[in-house]
Amino acid sequence: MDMNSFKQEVILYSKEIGIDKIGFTSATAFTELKGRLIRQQELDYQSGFEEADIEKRVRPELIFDKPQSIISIALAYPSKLKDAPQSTKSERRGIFCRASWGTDYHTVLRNKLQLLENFIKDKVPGAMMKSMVDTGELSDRAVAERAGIGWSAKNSMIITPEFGSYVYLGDMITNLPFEPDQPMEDQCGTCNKCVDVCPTGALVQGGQLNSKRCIAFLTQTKGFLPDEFRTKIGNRLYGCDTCQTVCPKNKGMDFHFHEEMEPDPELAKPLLKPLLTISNRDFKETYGHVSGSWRGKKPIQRNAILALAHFKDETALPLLIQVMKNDPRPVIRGTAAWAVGKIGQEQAVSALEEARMKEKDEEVLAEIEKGLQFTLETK
Ligand code: B12
Ligand code: SF4
Ligand code: SF4
Repeated sequence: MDMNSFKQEVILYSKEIGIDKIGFTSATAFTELKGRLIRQQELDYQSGFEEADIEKRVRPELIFDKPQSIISIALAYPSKLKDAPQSTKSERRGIFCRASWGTDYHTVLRNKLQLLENFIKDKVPGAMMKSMVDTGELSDRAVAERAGIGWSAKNSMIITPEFGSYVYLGDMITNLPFEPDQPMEDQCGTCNKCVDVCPTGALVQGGQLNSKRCIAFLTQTKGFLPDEFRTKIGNRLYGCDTCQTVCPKNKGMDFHFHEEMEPDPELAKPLLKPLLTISNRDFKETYGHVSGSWRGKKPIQRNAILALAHFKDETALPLLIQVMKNDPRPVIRGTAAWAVGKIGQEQAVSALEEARMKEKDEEVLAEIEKGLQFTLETK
């Protein structure tokens, strides 16, 4: 089989099915990545969402029988919200990061990879393939970098010259010896904007992220948010785009190639107050199809409470007091107590004192004390 002309056929077909960029690389070990992953683990900089077995992450032969090459795909997603609803003084809104706009990208990319697998299998009956998007063992970025999709940038994203960093990545390991593409030169140059603006200092240096400080990670945790970060997350409900929005390489990058990725503005930038009491059923029905719902409603609700505190939204006080007193989950009651104290006002003091009399949970009681302390400070 002429692998070069078959590679061209695969590239052509990928365009037909809406894959915006495709690259090919060998299936040899990712040795540089291995050193990096070990270092990140030693420093406790990992998020815990990645595959824990480092060997599996860097040696494709451990997860696939006799791999010959890996295909990397990228799909561009929108960065601008059309008809974005406005946040007003009494109707404040939160924000889901761009990677959570539209239908969950895992579904969209997996469908594309499945079509590509079918095409290859049709032409080469003995072909074996294993595809993954985000949740697989491989580092999607390391594959994309080596396959020439983009460069590994200082904000730790893969940036493509055509679409900026607003691309989702997916990979396919194959037993076919496709000719590898060449990696791309780094194009960050002397720029350091992303590192300088990161609100929590999570980018410890260009290309190195301490996930434990990254807001994208913190918005996805389920417990109490450490105090240090509570005023830093702003109105982010899920994820963080700051190190991408400031990037000059993303200037003017806003692609609407995929119908499924079109955001519903009301879901990308929802009203905060209704989120506090949304039922499991309504949450699933409304947000179940977006990637930002994968951790359930609790982290989103906790973040919504912090966002109301960030806005010092006095109109939310009665609702926050109700949540502080009645929600069955300590994280939500405690975070609400903290927010009630931050927003302040007479009714905050009496409500916090009342809650202190009835509350049994030690952690919540500690949050009530913090809340009361804030009310003293602002007097
Ligand atoms: C865990 C994870 C996270 C964690 C940690 C992110 C991180 N930077 O490591 C958290 C929850 C914080 C996160 C956040 C986000 N994520 Co995420 N995440 C992942 C996941 C599952 C694993 C990433 C990983 O292994 N990181 C470990 C680091 C060490 O490796 P890496 O970044 O994969 O690979 C690079 C480095 O190792 C570097 N490197 C290797 N050796 C060396 C040596 C030196 C000296 C240096 C400087 C660098 C270096 O080069 C590699 C290639 O770029 C991947 C999916 C996957 N399976 O790969 C998605 C993925 C990386 N996430 C993605 C996205 C979209 C995001 C967010 C933008 C979402 C958001 N808006 O909130 C943010 C971006 C935050 C940021 N600045 O990185 C996309 C990235 C697409 C792209 N264009 O790069 C991915 C690929 C998912 C996908 N399939 O599309 N994510
Ligand atoms: S996603 Fe936000 S918190 Fe994380 S590195 Fe980028 S700017 Fe910093
Ligand atoms: S902001 Fe500058 S340094 Fe950061 S990723 Fe973009 S070009 Fe690179």
